Amino acid sequence: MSRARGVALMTALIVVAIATAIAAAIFFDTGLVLRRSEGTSGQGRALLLAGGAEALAARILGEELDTGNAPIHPGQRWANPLGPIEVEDAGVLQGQLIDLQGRFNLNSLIDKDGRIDPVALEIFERLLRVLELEPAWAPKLADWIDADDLPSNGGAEDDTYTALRPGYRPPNRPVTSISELLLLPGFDMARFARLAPHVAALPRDASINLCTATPALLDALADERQWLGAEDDLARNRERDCFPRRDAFKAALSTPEAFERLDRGLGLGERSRYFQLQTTSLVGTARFSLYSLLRYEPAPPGPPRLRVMLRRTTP
Ligand SMILES: [Ca+2]
Repeated sequence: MSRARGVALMTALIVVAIATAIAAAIFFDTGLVLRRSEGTSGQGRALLLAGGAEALAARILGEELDTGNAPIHPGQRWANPLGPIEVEDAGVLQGQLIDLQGRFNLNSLIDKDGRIDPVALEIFERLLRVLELEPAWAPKLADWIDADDLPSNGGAEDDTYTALRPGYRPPNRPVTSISELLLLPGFDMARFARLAPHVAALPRDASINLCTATPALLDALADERQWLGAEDDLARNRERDCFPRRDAFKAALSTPEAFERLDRGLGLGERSRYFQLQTTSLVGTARFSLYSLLRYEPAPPGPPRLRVMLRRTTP
């Protein structure tokens, strides 16, 4: 067997081992929840409740999304907390929808050919700086995602990860969860907690919605410290309408070319298709959390619909 095949086999074995460990952890965690619950049907009931919340969220989101091209902003009904709703003989349900396009999409770090996108890389570095994190994480994550095995400037590829004990390899493909950040050596939970509310793991077609962008992301895009620390002002501006509107944001940048560059690289708009629904169900004394990734998509000849792309028990 060649060395390359040997390494590939080892990688596959490690992946299986990690997956098994994660599955065991989930079962262990779920097992504890079940033991605390009043009956063994608790988890099933919680899942049913979460399914009901997804249907309700789809209806509420449809109110805004089916209207055409109007902006999607946090002054609309979808952004209000859902519940708590007491469902007879089932439990208590609470939910919250989050517009994931108000966050920096980690997968925008690569272009359609799997190469690092310099504009996205620059914005991610700026976002890290705004959040007082080291910008050096940007090229490392870009190499984690990009298709090749050649370390970029300040990046890390196979050599770095295979030297670890136990060693592993970058997937060289888009991330499916922001928790993959924790696989970069030295990227700890404190850093993750600070960055997590500002990033998402979405398909590359997800542009940024300026109307829901987090204060830190707006500052990173504008390359100016304005909104981080002024969250209340931003929230007031967003009570009734989209803010900042695309044209206003364009005018506020130093040059129209600066806006065009960002727009080409990341896409700057006023609408969204990707949302996260977080539901918490209380069944008896057991609490059960579920994160659903929702995508609004056309379904001709019928009306557009909201599809559940992913469900998981962590963000
Ligand atoms: Ca790579």
